[in-house]
Amino acid sequence: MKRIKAGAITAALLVGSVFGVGVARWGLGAAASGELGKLASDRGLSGEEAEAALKTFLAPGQHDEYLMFASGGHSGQIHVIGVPSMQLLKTIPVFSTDSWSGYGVGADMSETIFREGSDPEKNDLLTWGDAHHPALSETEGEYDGRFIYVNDRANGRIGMVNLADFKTKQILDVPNMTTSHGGVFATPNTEYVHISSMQPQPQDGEFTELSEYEDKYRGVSTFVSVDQKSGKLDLAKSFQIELPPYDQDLADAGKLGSEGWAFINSYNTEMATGEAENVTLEGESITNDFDFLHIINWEKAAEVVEAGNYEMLNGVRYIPLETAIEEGLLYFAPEPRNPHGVDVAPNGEQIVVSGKLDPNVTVYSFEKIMKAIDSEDFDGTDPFGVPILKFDSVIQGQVEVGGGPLHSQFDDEGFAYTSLFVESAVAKWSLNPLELVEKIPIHYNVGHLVTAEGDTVSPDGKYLVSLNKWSVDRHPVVGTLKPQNFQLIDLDTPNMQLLKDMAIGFGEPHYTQIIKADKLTSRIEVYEPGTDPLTMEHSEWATEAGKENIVRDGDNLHVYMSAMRSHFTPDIVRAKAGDHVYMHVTNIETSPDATHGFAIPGYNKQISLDPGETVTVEFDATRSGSFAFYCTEFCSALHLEMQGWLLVEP
Ligand code: K7E
Ligand code: CUA
Repeated sequence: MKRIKAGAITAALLVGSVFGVGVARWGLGAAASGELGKLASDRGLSGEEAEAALKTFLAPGQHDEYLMFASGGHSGQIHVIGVPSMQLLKTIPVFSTDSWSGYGVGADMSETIFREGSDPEKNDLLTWGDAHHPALSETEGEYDGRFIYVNDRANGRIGMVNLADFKTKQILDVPNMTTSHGGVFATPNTEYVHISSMQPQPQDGEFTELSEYEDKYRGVSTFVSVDQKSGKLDLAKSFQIELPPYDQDLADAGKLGSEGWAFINSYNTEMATGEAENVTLEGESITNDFDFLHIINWEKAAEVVEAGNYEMLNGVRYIPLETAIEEGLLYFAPEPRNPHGVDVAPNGEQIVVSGKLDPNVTVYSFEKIMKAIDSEDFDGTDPFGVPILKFDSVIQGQVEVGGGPLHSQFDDEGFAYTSLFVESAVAKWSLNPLELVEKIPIHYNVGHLVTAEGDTVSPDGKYLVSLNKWSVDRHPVVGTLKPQNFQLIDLDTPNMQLLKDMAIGFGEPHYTQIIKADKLTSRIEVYEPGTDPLTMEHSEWATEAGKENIVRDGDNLHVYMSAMRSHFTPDIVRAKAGDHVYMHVTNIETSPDATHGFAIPGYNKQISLDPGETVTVEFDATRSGSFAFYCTEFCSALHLEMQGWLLVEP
């Protein structure tokens, strides 16, 4: 898609002004007029605002240049949003149920994902999660459009979505951790996705008094192996590194020169538990001037586990802290107190840490870190024996960006953009020299921000989206729980220009990534006939037209059903109360968009059957009666006729 140049329209309007009427409030010194100018004037738009409208408007049928994948926060999904139009295109349920797609409320596929994603020893069946950080798969540090992963902040899990069909295929409950925040990020060739714990946990999983916090509680950094074909996570090939009981926060992967290394922020190196008298947990956890940037050599860690130097702990290869120190897998560098974001610059050399309680961003030099490690230029160790590098030996410098810096992203011209939570602004600064360039106010409290492909080795710049937590007065009052606000900012203008507000009526996005839409080359619109989306392979339960059947095997009733505009075959299913019923439904359509639904009233079952898809609905026919199943998707003129009977005899 070709972007409309702002200058062109201004020029067109200028030409128009020769013939037209003068217009009040026309900005940029250009006198606008003619029909467009009048329209802008009637709507009370400045020239800049009218330009912004043209830059983000999609003519009917046009598509966006970029797709943004936003985490849904504690609503548990991933949302797909077009950029620059800022239209919500799709919601992909990951950790939470969704009745449109039948995810978790009917399809055996999604119920399997939910079951397998809830360790019964550790959890109840989990039907929600707190999706924080999506990570697109990468090849050589570039998004490759194959898969996307996201962490569950609440339960220490990772959800995996295949970008062929935009469906969740797996939830992995990562052992030895509950809450998570460091990740997920993908290593530059998606060998691993990384997730680290947030609050430390007793590693035996048992009740442990907080007085034993230092002895028994531990954090972990987990490198979860990715199967390159399916994108699925393979715990058996993964490994975990034990960390001291600090709160490990955000994390990022090294790239280019720093490939093979990973970086995790921490806070509460005070190890406050809230048990101390006269001081709150929060108060005690901000007393140290410095916390520790964790510097992890994951490539070497992978070699250490390959050599057999690990323990097994709850199904994962576990490198004890002592081993990690001995093998040189873990180092600390001081970082100004209670930092939040750590982001590796596109060059792989600069590592940007933002401390929410410090107005500076601190830029570490990977080269200096390597020199300090090689020359063992340490400033002692932490209480657990981890070597601490000297702050002054490993930093390139600091930039004072403003109040409450959190997260940073990058463009293609050597600039970084940092969100300022306290100041409600975005700061633009240059990586070389380290200098503040410009700030733009945003509305209102910015958490993460994102630029186009802004955490890859070759960002596009172009657009920045500021993910604002409070919208305050930017949108109509729609009750007490308000939408948040995404703000699209143009990076191609001489100064950063605000283009658009997008109300976010779901809670609550944290991080997003923006990928060029044409990189999503694996997208499909129709499945091969009889595909089980869980495996992406032909289902053993698939039915072809003319081969529909009902097979009884004791109390098990297998129904091989097809769906096609506008009927289910068979459309009468007779069961006996107490039967275990399997409805194997195949949508035998081959046209894009020819989706059917299949809902059974009273049994809490609803599935979506996209063209070519086979889904099994499994349930115990516990109640007798006449149940009118029907197609839930308005698929054709005779959609209402697309119905049938499940007759359960007493
Ligand atoms: Cu800053 Cu979970 Cu990345 Cu929210 S986190 S903002
Ligand atoms: Cu099929 Cu409506």
